[in-house]
Amino acid sequence: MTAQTPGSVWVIGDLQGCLTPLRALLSQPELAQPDSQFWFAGDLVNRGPDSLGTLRHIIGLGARATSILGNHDLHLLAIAAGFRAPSRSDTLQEILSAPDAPDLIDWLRHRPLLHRAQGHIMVHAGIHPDWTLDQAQALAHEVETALRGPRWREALQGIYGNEPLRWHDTLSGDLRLRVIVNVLTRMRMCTPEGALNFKHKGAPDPTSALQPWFDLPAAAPRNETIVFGHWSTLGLMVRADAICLDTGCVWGRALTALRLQDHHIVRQPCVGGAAHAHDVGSRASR
Ligand SMILES: [Mn+2]
Repeated sequence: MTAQTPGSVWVIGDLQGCLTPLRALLSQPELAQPDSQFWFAGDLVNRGPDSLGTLRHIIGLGARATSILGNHDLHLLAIAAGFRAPSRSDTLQEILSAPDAPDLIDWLRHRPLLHRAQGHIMVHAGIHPDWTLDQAQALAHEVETALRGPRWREALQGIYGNEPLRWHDTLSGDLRLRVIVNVLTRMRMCTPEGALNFKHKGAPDPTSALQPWFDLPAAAPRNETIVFGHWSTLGLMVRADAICLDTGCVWGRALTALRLQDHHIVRQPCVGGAAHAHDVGSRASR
């Protein structure tokens, strides 16, 4: 592609507080167009050097930015809600101590879990193979409604937990929302029957009985491309049906943007996150 498409939409992978690489990426000539739009695949904050600045920067993009919730963003909400304690590797205190913390938390809990436009569906982790895309959108909305309501703290508390590992249409209450959130924000590998597995966090292992969620046969045909992050050990993957954009910026690798219109890729090396490079290959939160 030689010419910049007017009104390009750029989907950007997990930031995790990497503000310096984000600024550098947005300054690259292809992205720095006045009519560019930006989609962020969740995990805006945590583990990186400047979660507060990253959050404020994205809020400052106003209507040009669309962000969805990732597991680290929900973790921040859970700490702000008072029922989870920060872990040693968290870098969220600067947000919680900020004078505008209530506004930042309110902004965050009003973000969607799924964004669908122009033949693409963006989620942080994935969409369960048993779900149609319409169903995924409706299920995400159930959680969004709970998080936006006055009892959002209680709703979020009920969402925390690994069980049940299997989705059933008949699930209700906390357990229903929990599986929806776990699929949309934490899923990587599944059993062939579609049960979630939270232990395998590395790259897909062809010798394992577990399979990446996007390789399980979908119950209904899908004509849209699912764009996701969350899986830095998978890294950049661009297929017609599924695109992963988590290229491990916080682990000292790179930030990746993909232009929705033609799947053109722009990379920004991430040096700012190298302070946390000792965590390379270690567990992601939750
Ligand atoms: Mn994540």
